Amino acid sequence: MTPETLPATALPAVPLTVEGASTLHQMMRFRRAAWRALDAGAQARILAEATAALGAMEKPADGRQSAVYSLLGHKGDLMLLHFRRSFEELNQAQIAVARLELSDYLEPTTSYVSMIELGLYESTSKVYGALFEKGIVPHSDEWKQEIEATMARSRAAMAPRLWPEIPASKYLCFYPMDRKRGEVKNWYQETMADRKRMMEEHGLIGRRYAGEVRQIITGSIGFDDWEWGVDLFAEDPLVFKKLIYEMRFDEVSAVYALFGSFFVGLRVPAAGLASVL
Ligand code: 76R
Repeated sequence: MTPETLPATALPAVPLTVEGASTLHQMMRFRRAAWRALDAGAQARILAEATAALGAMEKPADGRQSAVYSLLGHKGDLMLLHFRRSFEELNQAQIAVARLELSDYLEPTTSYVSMIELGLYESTSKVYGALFEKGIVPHSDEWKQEIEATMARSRAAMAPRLWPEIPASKYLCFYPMDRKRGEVKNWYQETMADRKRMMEEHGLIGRRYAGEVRQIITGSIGFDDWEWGVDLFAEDPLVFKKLIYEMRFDEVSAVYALFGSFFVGLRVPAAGLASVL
């Protein structure tokens, strides 16, 4: 007998995942008319406070960092991206921004709450297979301990990808997405083996863009309106179009992907905030 011959319900259908930084994307509209009505002294005071606060937050500190982007289009003027060690710290970051006087001139247009997630389709089947070989009963205490031990090793090995600095790239492209749960095509009813194969193919396409683009996948099932957030970082925005277009033909996107709104912005160092307000 192999794990595949076990009853479908014997093993979890969900792939093992490891999680890292808690992340918040905040899209904001700048109230330009109200800002313009301020005298130069008030503008300077507000800018000085925001520059100092955001300047401190943009320094990477052990999995904690924030960054400001100037957005293109009508979906917002600024996007703040926060990576933190926990939701509690994320909450503090949101409150710290809200307390800035500059926030009186910023109106949230939308936001996104998620956690950096690495989906481990490859190791899931290996771990389940190895535990099966050892005769360890799925969902038993021993089985859970073995899996947790493996995940702890994965979290340690993958720490740089789970707690990354925000890539310094000039451009960011962010969008949320789902895997389809339609009547005919439903990702969540595909077998583990099929999903693993499709994710492998996805990864192969993605790796062809290594060096040109950095991708950070955040999981948001249970946290926000979509299932994943995709952050792509590059020096050349055209790479976003090329990569995403190519992936549209990949099975996992062509058949199973649903997309939310796309946000594209340019990184603004806190010291340069005045130049975009
Ligand atoms: O192989 C690996 O080491 C990592 C494999 C990998 C996973 C698990 C990977 C690689 N991704 C994974 C998960 Mn991805 N990714 C997207 C999009 O626009 C579209 O059509 C899709 C949006 C892009 C552009 C992209 C890029 N990826 C995911 C998930 C979670 C799904 C799940 O777990 O079921 C989603 C929603 C998703 C979507 N992906 C890569 C890339 C790139 C560039 C890579 C290679 C990066 C690298 O290896 O460094």
